[in-house]
Amino acid sequence: MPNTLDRQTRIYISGHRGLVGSTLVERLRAAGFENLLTATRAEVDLRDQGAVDAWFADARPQMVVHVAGTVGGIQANATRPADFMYDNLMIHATVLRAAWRQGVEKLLYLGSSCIYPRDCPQPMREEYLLTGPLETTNEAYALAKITGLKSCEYYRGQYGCHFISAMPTNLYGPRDNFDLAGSHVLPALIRKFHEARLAGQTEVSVWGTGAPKREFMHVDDLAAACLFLLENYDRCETINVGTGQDVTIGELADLVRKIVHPEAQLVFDTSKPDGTPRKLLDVSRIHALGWKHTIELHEGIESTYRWFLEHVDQVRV
Ligand code: GFB
Repeated sequence: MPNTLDRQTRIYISGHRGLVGSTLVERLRAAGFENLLTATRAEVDLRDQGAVDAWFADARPQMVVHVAGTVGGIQANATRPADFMYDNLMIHATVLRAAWRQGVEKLLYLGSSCIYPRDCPQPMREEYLLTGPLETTNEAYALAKITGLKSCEYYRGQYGCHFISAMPTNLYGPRDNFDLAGSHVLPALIRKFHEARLAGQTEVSVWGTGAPKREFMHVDDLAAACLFLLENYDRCETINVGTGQDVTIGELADLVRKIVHPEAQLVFDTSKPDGTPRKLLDVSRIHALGWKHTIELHEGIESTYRWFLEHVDQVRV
């Protein structure tokens, strides 16, 4: 029988304007949580410990879902490693410290499948973390995320904090970043095929060889998993959250092509990096607890494209 959190619990969701944070707020509200706490960057700079401490003392969250961070696709990661390292190191250090000082009852930290070693055996089990060198295109981000994830373990061990961490796979969905230079592959392809169709173009550029494999999960499924873990998980070991299925980038591009612009052809731009050859999560641990994703890739792309069409004037491009 699953546990149920008190719907009056004061839960802080950091990064509530991003893809994951905004979806979590929506999901928790729909589940009846009435005391959700959020703060914009103008209200509190999460890189500033003093500001974060002051905000925590004032807002008094009982639980935290920490999803804020500087994130982006392969190009943003590869070209801005100093920013990705600094922002993420600071953001994770300050929030965890403040949560400990404030006596937060539970904190959920999100890692990322890209922090496993580059040449990890597939599918990737939780215990493979820190067993080999990282992928160079996202090394800075991965190191900062690993530091945050290990910090959760350390606070747990040293101070008895109920800090847990989950490792989501590549995510997509409404309110994603559709900026072609900074985004992840799925929103980039939706936008590229859409714009090619409007312009009457029949060739769409796909970065790399198309051979790398990726696992994609709709962000609504991640939000559901976060609530499930808050209610049902309290262990030191991180836990993978994914679909357990992957596709090649070529197959993904073809799926998007069929949905958005069936007349188009894919043109692979091999001057752009492939990144990690494959990163498929082993999801047997979360399946054994009773959680499984519900949105398959095809329907998820269709609904994300519908959202894109309805919000094309407002999307982050
Ligand atoms: O989604 P993506 O940027 O991130 O790229 P990663 C995935 C794959 O899609 C790469 C290819 O092989 C890209 O070369 N790709 C093809 C494209 N066309 C495009 C395009 O138009 N835009 C983009 N962005 N890619 C990120 C990490 O790695 O994954 C981050 O760098 C983060 O740290 C994220 O963890 C989840 O999956 O390669």
